[in-house]
Amino acid sequence: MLNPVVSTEVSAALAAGQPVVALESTIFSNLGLPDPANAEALERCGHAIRRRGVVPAVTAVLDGVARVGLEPGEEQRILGPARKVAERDMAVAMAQNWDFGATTVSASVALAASAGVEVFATGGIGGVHRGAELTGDISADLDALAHHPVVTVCAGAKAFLDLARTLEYLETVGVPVLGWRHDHLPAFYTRSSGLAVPHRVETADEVAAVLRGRSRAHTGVLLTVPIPAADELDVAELDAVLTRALEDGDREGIVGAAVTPFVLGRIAAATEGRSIPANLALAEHNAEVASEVAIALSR
Ligand code: PSU
Ligand code: MN
Repeated sequence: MLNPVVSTEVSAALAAGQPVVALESTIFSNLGLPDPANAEALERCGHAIRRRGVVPAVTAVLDGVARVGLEPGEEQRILGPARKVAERDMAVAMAQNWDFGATTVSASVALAASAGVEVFATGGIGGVHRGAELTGDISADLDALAHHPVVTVCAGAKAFLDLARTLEYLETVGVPVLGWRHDHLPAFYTRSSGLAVPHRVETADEVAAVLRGRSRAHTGVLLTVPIPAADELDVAELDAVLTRALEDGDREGIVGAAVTPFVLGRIAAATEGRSIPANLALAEHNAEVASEVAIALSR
């Protein structure tokens, strides 16, 4: 059992039926965004949520304790060096008393669900990797979405994944995939992957109704929100960068959990830091949309 410690503020909000939005900690740690963009991301996401009268709940493992929501003054720890914690690593991080375990999407939805938080905002989810038919690399995020009753709000999956197979996988495991005022699956730094999203929604109330109406009580919902148009990167340039990063990773023998941080680092370097502002903008925007969904669910 995860049995997370829920912060004072988040417990009070949940008890009062007030809206809460969970956030993962990987993107704010050294495994996600570089310093000082990580601090800016945490600040902007938190502010976007609070501005709407919603309470943010950062998930993490701190001193071997699973946490939902931070106490005042603990933000600093989330920005520091971390060990990556997917859902299956949670029990290990607790058993071995890890100092700071940064939660990925899979761990975050598990923690959110166990605390009774129904909405979770992130940047991009993990997915089926290109070449997964050989490597077997399919992010645990996808199964976690199918097993926890949480709406995950994201800008799609990272473009270096196999997005078509990621959609197929989500269909197989029964996760409804919604497009926020958009017909296509977003590709993180760009608004469209060219793949049709199964269902388009226009309002937070529709998203809330989908969560309430699903046939299996444990299943989550994926809400994909395209990056704001003004912050989008150039598709052709990004494609070339991704192809090169994946080839280099292959040659250098980067596998497993190390693949995502490696490729993200290469994208940041090759786009001369333009990917970082884009990442901040989409994370903040997702936090805003997630807040609207949390408000709709609390009505
Ligand atoms: N997208 C980003 N930065 C990240 C991640 C996704 O732009 O740091 C993280 C998320 O925490 C996601 C995880 O859950 O990568 C997926 O890792 P993997 O592919 O090893 O499952
Ligand atoms: Mn993986």
